[in-house]
Amino acid sequence: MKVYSRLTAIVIAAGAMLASVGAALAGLGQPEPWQMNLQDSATPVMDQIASFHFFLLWVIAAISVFVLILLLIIIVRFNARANPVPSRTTHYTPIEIIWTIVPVVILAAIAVPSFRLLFVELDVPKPDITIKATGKQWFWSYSYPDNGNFEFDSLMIDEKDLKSGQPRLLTVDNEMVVPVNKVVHVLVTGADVIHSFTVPSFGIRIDAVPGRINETWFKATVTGMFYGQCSELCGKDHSFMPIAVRVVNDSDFTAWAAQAKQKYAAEDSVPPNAFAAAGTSGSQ
Ligand SMILES: [Cu+2]
Repeated sequence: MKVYSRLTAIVIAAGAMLASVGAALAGLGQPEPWQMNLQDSATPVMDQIASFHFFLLWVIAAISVFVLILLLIIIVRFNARANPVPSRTTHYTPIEIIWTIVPVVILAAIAVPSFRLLFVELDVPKPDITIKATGKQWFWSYSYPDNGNFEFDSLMIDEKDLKSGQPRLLTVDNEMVVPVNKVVHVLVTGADVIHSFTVPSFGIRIDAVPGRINETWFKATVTGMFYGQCSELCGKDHSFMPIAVRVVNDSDFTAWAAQAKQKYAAEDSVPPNAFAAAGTSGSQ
């Protein structure tokens, strides 16, 4: 059986390839080459999103297998050769009741956890810190009203200027810094067109709409770097306005905030976004 040996070879090759990338099946805070899965979770909300995702995957798989089995039965038992004189049955009440009720039960079983998750995502708990993220063509600005009301811009680092270990298209000059295990309330708006503030490992994605404040929240339970990207087509440099969040412990955050307050206050003399305006002159 040449076909079988070829299939086996393909499966072994695929397995070896996946094994060689090992932990790269999913990344924490950033995508990995050959990633097969959602990025690893760093917040309770993302934990719930991931488990809901896998619950749905099982439901979808079970329905697909069930339909496949029915199709095979029909192909084998009810083709013209095996079943030359077809039945003329048209209505059968019990089966009609079953195929109405069972899908309703399946949909209800999906709807309940789905709505529960939506409420968890949209119902912001009492925040420990509030940060405003403003999407601009083509970078993000972050302001910290609770920590001295400073604001700074966060621009992507060009590939040629990356240091080793810094991910391409995701690294920025000034990261958004947040404390670990704290409820971070993010106010999101756009300054020009609609952008979208998204960090996969936190399980957040919300549109940044000009003239409107949207809100989301996350509570990162591990320290480290977490990356996202603008997720609403917003113009020519849409793919070059990453979101980089550094999660640090409390004392590091306090130290950073104190230093950032001075640093960004001192830059008040510079016209806002002068660098960005020079770098991205012209319209979208
Ligand atoms: Cu954008």
